Amino acid sequence: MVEEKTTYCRICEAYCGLRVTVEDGRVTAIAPDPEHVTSRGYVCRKGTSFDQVVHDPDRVLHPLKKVDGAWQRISWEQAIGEIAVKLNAIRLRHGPHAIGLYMGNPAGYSYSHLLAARGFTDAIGSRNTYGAGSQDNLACFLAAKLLYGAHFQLPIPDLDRCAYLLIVGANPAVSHGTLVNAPNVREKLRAIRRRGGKIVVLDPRRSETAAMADEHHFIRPGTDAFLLLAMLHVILAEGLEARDFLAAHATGVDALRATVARFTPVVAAAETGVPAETIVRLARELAGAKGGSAYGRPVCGPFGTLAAWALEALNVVTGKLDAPGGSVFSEGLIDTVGVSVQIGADQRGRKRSRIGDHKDVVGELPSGILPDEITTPGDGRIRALVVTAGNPVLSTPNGEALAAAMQSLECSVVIDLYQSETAAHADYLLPATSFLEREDLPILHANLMLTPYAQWTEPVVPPQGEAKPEWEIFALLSDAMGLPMLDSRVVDLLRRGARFFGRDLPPRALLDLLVRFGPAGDRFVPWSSGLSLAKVAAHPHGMPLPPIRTGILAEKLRTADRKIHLVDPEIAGDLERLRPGAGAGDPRYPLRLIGRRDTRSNNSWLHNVPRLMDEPCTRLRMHPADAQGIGVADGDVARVRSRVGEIEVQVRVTDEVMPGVVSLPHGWGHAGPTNRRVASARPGASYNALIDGGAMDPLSGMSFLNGFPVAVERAGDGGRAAPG
Ligand SMILES: Nc1nc2c(c(=O)[nH]1)N[C@H]1C(S)=C(S)[C@@H](COP(=O)(O)OP(=O)(O)OC[C@H]3O[C@@H](n4cnc5c(=O)[nH]c(N)nc54)[C@H](O)[C@@H]3O)O[C@H]1N2
Ligand SMILES: Nc1nc2c(c(=O)[nH]1)N[C@H]1C(S)=C(S)[C@@H](COP(=O)(O)OP(=O)(O)OC[C@H]3O[C@@H](n4cnc5c(=O)[nH]c(N)nc54)[C@H](O)[C@@H]3O)O[C@H]1N2
Ligand code: SF4
Ligand SMILES: [Mo]
Repeated sequence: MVEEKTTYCRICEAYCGLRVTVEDGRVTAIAPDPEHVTSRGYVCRKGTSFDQVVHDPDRVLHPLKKVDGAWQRISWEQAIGEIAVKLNAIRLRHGPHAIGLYMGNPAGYSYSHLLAARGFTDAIGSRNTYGAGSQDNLACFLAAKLLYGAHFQLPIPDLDRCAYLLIVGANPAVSHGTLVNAPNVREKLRAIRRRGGKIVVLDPRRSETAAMADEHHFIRPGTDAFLLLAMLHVILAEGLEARDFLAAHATGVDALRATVARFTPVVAAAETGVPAETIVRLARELAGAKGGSAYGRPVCGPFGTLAAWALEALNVVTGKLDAPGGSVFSEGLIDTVGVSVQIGADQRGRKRSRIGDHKDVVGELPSGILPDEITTPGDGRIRALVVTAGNPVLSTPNGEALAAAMQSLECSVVIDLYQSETAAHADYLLPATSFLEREDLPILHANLMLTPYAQWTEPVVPPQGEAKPEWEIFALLSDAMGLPMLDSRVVDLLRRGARFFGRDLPPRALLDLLVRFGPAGDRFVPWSSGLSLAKVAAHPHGMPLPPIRTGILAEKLRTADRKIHLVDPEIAGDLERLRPGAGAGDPRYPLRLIGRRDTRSNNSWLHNVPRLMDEPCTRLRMHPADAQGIGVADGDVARVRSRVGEIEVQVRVTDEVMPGVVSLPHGWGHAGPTNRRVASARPGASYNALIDGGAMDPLSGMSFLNGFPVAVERAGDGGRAAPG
């Protein structure tokens, strides 16, 4: 039997609509959905190649247990039973914090995974929760918290109407956009220029986005805060700020003016390498643009929160916030901000880490300390780790330290599609369903959509082999451990709304409640025109919701006085670190390493998909002057060293990176025990083997990934490696 089913892709934040052909329970083709409410027929190669993930012969389809160093197939009953006994024993002996959880990026694309993992950790009560956020965007959330009063109250660039877009530390032409849901973002960028608007990119590499822009300026990695504060300096010194807007909505304008006084364009030019005249001009252009915004994620350096905060402050001071074409608040099916406030996830610094006394951001502690939390003796030491939809051995700093630390755990469990590099060090590997095997609705991006919409999808094919959705795995585990999983705060919140719940509530019933008590919900009033999950489900290509509103700032601010706070004690304190020369480092490591993404890959996975792995994309890109200096030619193998590790990679000599900077994608290094044939044929090397977990942005705990000091030299014989 041949069926055509509509669904959507859950690899990246674009959520493109898909049309999937299913023949006798197998996915045989994936095409774009031309009728999808936002993507309208746009799709990338990753989405259309996903059949090669669902039916990958190397996928893990049965629970596995490590016995004498080798994986052995076991039953679900045995796996859940044994894990529950071990976790309970650890909890009883050492308390809740002895169980750690790492939740990776793909979990964010599954509503039921999010609810279940949250319920599981709430029930255990461990402070030790980690995730992709400290490598990704926690500093952006923290900046929103400090300025607007709530972590998830993050505005998005109004790409469809803006006349000026300053992109700092993002590469939407390849990433398809982050912290904003805007499928086919390349077309949106092109349209800005067709409308007569302007795009300016600041990036240490002439990125694919820079190539589409009107202007690109090289900026030294990790120095964005200097430049953004200097732009604020120019605007406030020249009286270009939006006075009426600030008078109505902000406090601390004069204090900010005083704070940024020392960040002159000349100081910033010396730090960033961007000429002072350019900084002045960009400040004037942004301030003068009718509808524009500063956008990006320049947060993976040593001053991540300061950079994120200054970027937001630019939109505030120029009055671009909450204005058409500016930096706007989107609203969707679910009130992400309200829910996070009500479940207590919005509090600043709810928990503190044992190592380093770091504050969490939205529940996450810095991944950089995870190995030390496992190996450092004492009360509260992590003795069991559950990793779900993550590959921290490749994606977090000093992955080798984590791999080694995992050996000392009493119990480690990985829930994944594959025998990942992290799974290689685990005791149990539990097979999860891929996104085409599960129902879903995009909730994480509910208030980040440029064109707000809702979409419900049923599974397109049944679970492959014995794979289970994570929801079910956590429910089984909670049951076996005797944990009251459904007593989590999320469920409490929902219970208050609807009083009729039992223990065996399927996740879609919870979701229905979130929808019905959400901003667009029907509140169970039969004659209401509001929404329920069933009403959303009646729109197979997605259901449009009311478009973005502007002029709603008063509703959106969550600070106690309903004002934007342009001074904040944590920011003021951290600014003390931002002194000229702060980025100067150890002369033994003269180059700065930055990351790079590729349209064929997604973080550390999809590297076993034959259709995507057709061209090499893992070379270290290096400026000709730097290459010449160390005698390396295009195609040579070089050794990259940092204070914590070294790797060997093939070099591509190109002036697309600025002198002094080398660029390498993360998520590679598929050597070691794995059954993934395509990935291990082109393993690449792991970027994060070079990164020191102890080096981080102190306010957000975000890892210092971009701009990390390294040295590059010609490898031993300078020989040529296989292409990769
Ligand atoms: N140096 C450096 N490091 C980085 C970054 C960088 O720019 N530079 N970027 C960081 C960012 S932004 C992120 S988000 C992180 C990502 O880092 P992680 O969150 O650790 O995620 P991935 O490396 O993408 O690994 C995802 C794993 O989940 C598995 N998987 C895929 N789909 C599913 C599913 O549906 N269920 C389950 N259970 N498993 C699934 C995959 O097989 C893979 O093993 O990497 C970060 N690390
Ligand atoms: N194809 C593909 N798409 C993806 C992913 C993927 O791995 N592959 N990952 C997804 C994920 S998890 C995320 S979080 C998003 C990320 O989405 P983006 O943030 O848009 O993508 P990045 O590639 O991280 O872009 C960072 C850009 O900043 C530049 N850069 C590095 N250091 C600095 C610096 O110090 N200052 C400045 N100004 N620029 C700097 C880099 O050269 C790069 O061009 O992409 C998502 N989409
Ligand atoms: S851009 Fe590609 S990976 Fe991202 S959602 Fe669309 S099809 Fe999937
Ligand atoms: Mo990410």
